[in-house]
Amino acid sequence: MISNADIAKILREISEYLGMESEPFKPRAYEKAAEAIESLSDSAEAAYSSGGIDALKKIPGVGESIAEKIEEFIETGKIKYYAELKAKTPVELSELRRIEGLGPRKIKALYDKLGIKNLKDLDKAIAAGKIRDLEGFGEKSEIKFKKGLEFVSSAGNRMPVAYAVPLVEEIRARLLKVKGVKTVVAAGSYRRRRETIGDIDLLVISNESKRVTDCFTSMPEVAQILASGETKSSVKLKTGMDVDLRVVPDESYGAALNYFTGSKDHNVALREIAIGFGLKLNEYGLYKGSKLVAGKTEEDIYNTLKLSYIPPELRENTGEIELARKGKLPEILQYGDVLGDLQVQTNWTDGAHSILQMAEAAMKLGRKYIAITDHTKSLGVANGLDEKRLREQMREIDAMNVHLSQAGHDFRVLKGTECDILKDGRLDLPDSLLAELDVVGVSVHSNFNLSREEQTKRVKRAMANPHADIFFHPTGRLIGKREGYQVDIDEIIRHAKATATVLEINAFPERSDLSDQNIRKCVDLGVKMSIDSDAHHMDHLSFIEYGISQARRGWATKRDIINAWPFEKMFRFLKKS
Ligand code: DGT
Ligand code: CA
Ligand code: CA
Ligand code: ZN
Repeated sequence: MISNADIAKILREISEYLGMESEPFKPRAYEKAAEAIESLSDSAEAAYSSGGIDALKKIPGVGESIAEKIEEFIETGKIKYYAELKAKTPVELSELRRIEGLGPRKIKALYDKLGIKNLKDLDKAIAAGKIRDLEGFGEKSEIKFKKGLEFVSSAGNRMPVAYAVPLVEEIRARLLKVKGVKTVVAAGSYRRRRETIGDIDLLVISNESKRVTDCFTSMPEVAQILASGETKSSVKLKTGMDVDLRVVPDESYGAALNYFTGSKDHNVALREIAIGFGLKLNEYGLYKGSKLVAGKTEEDIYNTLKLSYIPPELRENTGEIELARKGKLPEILQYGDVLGDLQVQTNWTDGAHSILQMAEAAMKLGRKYIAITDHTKSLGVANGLDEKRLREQMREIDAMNVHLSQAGHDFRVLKGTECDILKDGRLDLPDSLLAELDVVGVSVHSNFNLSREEQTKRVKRAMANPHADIFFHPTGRLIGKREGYQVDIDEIIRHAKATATVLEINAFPERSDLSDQNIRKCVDLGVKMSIDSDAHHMDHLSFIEYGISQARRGWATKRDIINAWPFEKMFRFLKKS
């Protein structure tokens, strides 16, 4: 079985190999096809098996030649063209690409000149001081690569939780078909909705554990069986991700779910509370002596321990247990509370779809509004908008709103921008134009390497612009790829309060900034936040859910999140500030 992610990965590698050859258009074509496949909601393999190559050609960005490659991959598990490219430059692309600043051409140069094939080789070359003397690289590159290597090794193999969802759902569906299986849930950090997960922890209720274990260990994604016991097994998938499986009987379900959801620190604290009541808590239940007093549901366990139910996102032992004991847990934001999306890109710049397509897709998800926030002119790579094109877009949006309301839709498209913050903290569009927009997001896309003082000053100046409504993706990190730029985030949060600037919880999986801790600081100070998808494709609009998870992990309530407010209230708030 071949997943969309497998196809996207190989197409992307082809794109990168072609990029090494200084090919003009082909790399982008493969990249676009990879993006399209990745964001399909249905399996490309299934589409192919029912509709043949023609079904593949219907995928946006997939023409004859790429469709043939995908067909070959589905049929044979290989692509000859890829093998030829790889033979020419036999490097571990997916490894090397994790280093910030290492693009296809540089990878090729490092291979040609120093024979660097993977991160280990790169590490050695740096240690031997070879990069600094290399033409086109120099000492600055060497320092940068060194930092990149340190970052990658500390990030390990963790994956943004969003990207594990399709896989988990697929495995769940499969295990649910096994005879005797009632429930399959993913526990662990996946259920707590951490930004990234280290592995997947599955819990299955069944009295026939052997059948479940057999099905699990023989899945096509499995590369290696790490452990296989009666009720406990563990595998490594071909992608490198580990999956743990526990099979438990019905009466222990709540206890097992609680135990395997964690976090470990939360569990330890619960166990101590149990001991205080003369009880014993483990993965099978809550016991008084040998008598089971609770265990079938998590609610039973919390209630028996005289605690209110604690949602998984809060279970980090950072104060939630004390509040649960007093019945004073915050009423955190609910899934479904976010009414609209305040950061959406379109094909006016680097997005894949038109304004109308994005609006229709958002309506389907039940959203009440979206703000179109395309990039601005100084972001040349994204074809950013200048004043003239932005005005043109604003007219199109006005016309679209008239059309939507005539058609009876309770939906609005807001005029907005993701306005670049220039190096000195001024904005990339004139104030007169910003004043006419509904939503002004400001963000940093350049000069990442300023000192902490300079960067903080730059951002503060942008936030102080009276038209700046929201500071988008406020730390600029890309999970697993780069740390954020150097900025004094505590100072930014205080400045947000002083200037009534909203800080964004960016729901795009690699971004996920603000972090849960920073969200909590905002909540404590009364700084307002928005949860935005940062969609560049229709299928990205649903990322909002991960932003909600992050907000919940940061203890945010409806009061803290402006796009959870009624539209009029939010709109007035944006206009005022
Ligand atoms: P991860 O996988 O690194 O993203 O984080 P988790 O939290 O999923 O950790 P994992 O997979 O090692 O273990 C899953 C859960 O099992 C964990 O959240 C709590 C529970 N657990 C694991 N080891 C221990 C332990 O030594 N003591 C206790 N009380 N619970 C544990
Ligand atoms: Ca885990
Ligand atoms: Ca685990
Ligand atoms: Zn951006």
